Amino acid sequence: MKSSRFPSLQKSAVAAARGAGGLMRLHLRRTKKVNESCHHDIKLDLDVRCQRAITRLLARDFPGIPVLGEEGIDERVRAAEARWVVDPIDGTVNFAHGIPHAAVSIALQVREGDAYATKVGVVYDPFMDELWTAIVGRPALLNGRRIHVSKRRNLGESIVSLGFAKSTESLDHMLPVFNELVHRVRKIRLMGSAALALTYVADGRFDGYVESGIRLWDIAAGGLIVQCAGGVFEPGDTAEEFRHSLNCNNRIIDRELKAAVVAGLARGAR
Ligand code: LIP
Repeated sequence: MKSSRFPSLQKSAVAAARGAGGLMRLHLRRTKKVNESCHHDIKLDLDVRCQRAITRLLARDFPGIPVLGEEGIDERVRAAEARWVVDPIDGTVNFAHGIPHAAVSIALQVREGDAYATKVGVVYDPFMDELWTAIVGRPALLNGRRIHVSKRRNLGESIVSLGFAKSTESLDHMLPVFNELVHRVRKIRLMGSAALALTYVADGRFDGYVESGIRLWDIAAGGLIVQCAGGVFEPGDTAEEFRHSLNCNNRIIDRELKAAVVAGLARGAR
């Protein structure tokens, strides 16, 4: 796919994100229809409606590009030249409880050999009206203005965000990491949206973000935004398709943060 197409692809993704974001704003304080509910997760009918609206708009502009989404995966996504990666509401449990910290995440990935590389990323927070965008090789932007990761130099002056995903296993895996980090950083923050945790690292609000068991659609767009803002974003693969472990940061604290996570995991393994 020619890189000259990326700006028009991003324009459609922004329009789709703003459309879904408008639905989120409209419904934040309304009763929401729950499709599924389990111990650490909720699936809303609005998740499905937002993904349908996003898919319709993207297909109108780019009919040949399939969608890999949290609410449904087009089987063509495993072999297509390009694919959209969509989380229609990232932070669904926050949103279900009326907490205005959730976002629409849309990425465009292009096949490179056996893998896919993210070339366009859009994350829209409809409650703060913050639109985060990136095209590979160009600066990351917040509402059109260039952003950059923080310059904080050590964990002691850092805010690190953690995510506990949705399973008991990921909780058990991450709690020792929490116990290690909480004594070494300025503050830990658990906010409930991976996409926004990544954009906050890109904008220098957070200095790092760590989560295990996170899904590709939660992090694809935000990860490119972090990279284009000068940060480190290196998702680790797991045995499960589209599920990753993640340690992202401002690049300066990378070594110290990774060492602390390893120490926490070792503590948990005892
Ligand atoms: C959420 C992630 C969050 C994670 C949650 C959930 P969703 O995505 O953004 O980081 O901790 O378990 O996966 O399900 O709200 O789109």
